Amino acid sequence: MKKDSRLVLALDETDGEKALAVAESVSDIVDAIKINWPLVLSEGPGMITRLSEMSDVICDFKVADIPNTVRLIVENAVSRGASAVIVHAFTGDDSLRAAVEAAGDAEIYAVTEMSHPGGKMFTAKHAEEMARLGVECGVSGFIAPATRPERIAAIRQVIGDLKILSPGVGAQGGKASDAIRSGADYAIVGRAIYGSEDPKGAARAFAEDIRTAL
Ligand code: OMP
Repeated sequence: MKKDSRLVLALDETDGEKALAVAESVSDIVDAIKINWPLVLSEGPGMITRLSEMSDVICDFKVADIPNTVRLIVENAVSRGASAVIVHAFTGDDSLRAAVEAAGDAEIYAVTEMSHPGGKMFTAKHAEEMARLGVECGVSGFIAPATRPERIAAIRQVIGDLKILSPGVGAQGGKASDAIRSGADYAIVGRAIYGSEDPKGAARAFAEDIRTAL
């Protein structure tokens, strides 16, 4: 995954034509496009392959299952063109290792602490522990919340040079430059870009904000 703008588009737009139009308009600005269940369920997994023709694609399936099922999901996503897959870390070491092994040259990102208020109930309490486990299991990086930048800094302390992707910017109230200053490598932005009247202009503005923190 390139590291130019440090901006990742979360493409949760469920109308396939609109999603492709947004992706095309910002593909030269963002470093990757993240696809999640909303778009895959409405338009089919072929969307992973179509998007992979214009950008690196991160499959955000937040996989949380037994090792064999994790393996099947990760292999399928990678064979369709995914450069990375997001999995939950709370499933434990065997499931995380299965994800890393199944990914081959693709990357696995593990969720530590979720960005929404409910993320404080369970995930936050175990975030550092899950980050340590992810390091041991060979993941490429972690998802940590832009809504609580101090928590990005805490995760950074545990994981050394591994990557942090940070969602929660814009619609959830976080600021991209704060996330980067706190130790994130990339900011993930969804609604504030694809829901904007001018997605390209919005993406440029986020990229500009991120540049102030580099
Ligand atoms: P917006 O809130 O519209 O910017 O979208 C955020 C994107 O990041 C969505 O696709 C979420 O599913 C995803 N996300 C979070 O918002 N919080 C998390 O803790 C983890 C993720 C994620 O794994 O990407």
